[in-house]
Amino acid sequence: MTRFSRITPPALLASLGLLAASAALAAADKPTFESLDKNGDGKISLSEASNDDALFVAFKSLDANKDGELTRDEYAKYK
Ligand SMILES: [Ca+2]
Ligand SMILES: [Ca+2]
Repeated sequence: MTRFSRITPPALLASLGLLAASAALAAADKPTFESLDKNGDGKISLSEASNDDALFVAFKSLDANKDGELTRDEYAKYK
């Protein structure tokens, strides 16, 4: 029993670490179209995309028709 109680704290810490890692992964999921379209016009403008660093970087390649905004279809190609 003494041995078991000595082992428990690190094991507990390890599970906490795993929890933290999965929480970080969940946070990395792509944001919904709605959460990015702040003004609700059905398109994501470059300034709306700038709320998400990775999307901002990918913006130009996602904007297939080069109108400076992402439609729902264009955003669907993201990741
Ligand atoms: Ca918008
Ligand atoms: Ca576009």
